[in-house]
Amino acid sequence: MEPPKEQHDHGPLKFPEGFLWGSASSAHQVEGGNVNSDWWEWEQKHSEEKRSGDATDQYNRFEEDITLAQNLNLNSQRLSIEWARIEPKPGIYDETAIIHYKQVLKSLKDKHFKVMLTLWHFTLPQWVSDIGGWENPLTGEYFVRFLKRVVPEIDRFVDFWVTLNEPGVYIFMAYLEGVWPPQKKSRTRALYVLWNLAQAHKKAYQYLHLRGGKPVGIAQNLQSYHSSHKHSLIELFSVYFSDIIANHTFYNLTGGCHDFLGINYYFHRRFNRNKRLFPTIEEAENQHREVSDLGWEIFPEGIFDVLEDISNHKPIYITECGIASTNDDRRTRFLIQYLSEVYRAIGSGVRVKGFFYWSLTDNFEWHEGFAPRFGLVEIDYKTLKRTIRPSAYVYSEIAKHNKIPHSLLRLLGHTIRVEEVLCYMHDGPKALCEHFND
Ligand code: GCO
Repeated sequence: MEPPKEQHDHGPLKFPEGFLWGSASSAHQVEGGNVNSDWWEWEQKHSEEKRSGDATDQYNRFEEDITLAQNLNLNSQRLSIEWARIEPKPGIYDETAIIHYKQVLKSLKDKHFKVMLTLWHFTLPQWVSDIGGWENPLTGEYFVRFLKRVVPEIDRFVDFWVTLNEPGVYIFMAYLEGVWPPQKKSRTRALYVLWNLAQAHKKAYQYLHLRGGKPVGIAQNLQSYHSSHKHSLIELFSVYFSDIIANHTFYNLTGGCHDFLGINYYFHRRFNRNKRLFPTIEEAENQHREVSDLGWEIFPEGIFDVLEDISNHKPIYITECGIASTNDDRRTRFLIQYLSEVYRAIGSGVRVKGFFYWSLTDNFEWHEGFAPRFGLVEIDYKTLKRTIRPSAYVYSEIAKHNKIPHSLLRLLGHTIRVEEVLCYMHDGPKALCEHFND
């Protein structure tokens, strides 16, 4: 007779062979001095602390940051190139900017990173913004013209293309909330922009895909939605419609033009009717749920939900997931909890092939300025000195061994503190490795 199957697995969480362990960033948020972009224009009209300025000066310190990522055992990097630097005026290309990006990408390849390159991450050259930005269908044509100029120069250094970052978040922040440039609050314009971004992605996809070989996708922000415990019908409708609109519309408009799905996961939303006719989204903070420094709910199960929901047998990369926190213990817990959920999704058949933590270093968080601290590495903005946070060592060991040891999961039962983790692993990051042999 077969012995009964073990009910509880106490082994380590082993990730599939070849899993990509990386971090993600975008040019404007780290490089500094992106003076020909619409964001730069926007920033000059806002207070000092909302200006990107030198950011983390990665434009000049890229070697240092790439070495940091390498020393942290990461095997992949997601980054973006800046259209406004490369084409500061219509049809005029800045050769020094192209040479710069070639150096950055070559340095990554020399260190054996898999490179995922984003081609548009929220910023536009000011001249594109002047002709109406993504409201103007010509912008898509100019975008592809820009790609045709730059891609042949760099494609030997790139393994994955991300055409667009989070079209939905962009439309929401720039055209519905009216916070980000061009700060236009208009549903009609929002629809034009949605349509034009979808067309731009399709054209870029065709161009890149036909060049051969390298998978092409987008980075899509997926949100996990629930109703309140009352499960009223109208709450359930809100969950359904929000999921369709926020998570699926862009894919529906661009079907067939994705070689992989890039997923950015940050948000869990709970609809509550609360005696009103229409439900609203509960503030997680008011519900005494754990939140990040930006007030975003910490809800690890949500990443499992969205992965299950989107899974369509295409390879999936978590192109962003991270936490803004000055409390590094919280970041450690976050990493272990969220990665355990990713593991659970893989176990249930979702083809997740990689995870890119947002972000390697602290950086410029758009209209929130520099206050939110997303980095595995801390930036001292006075000196621009980089200091590795303890949570980075935990992520680094997970990456190196391609697994989460069971002892780390056991610690989750307590309120994990980084020192405890490191100490539990016999005093410091060096001995941490030993623990990964369980
Ligand atoms: C976004 C972007 C990033 C953010 C990150 C943290 O989601 O808005 O892709 O640029 O900085 O997600 O908010």
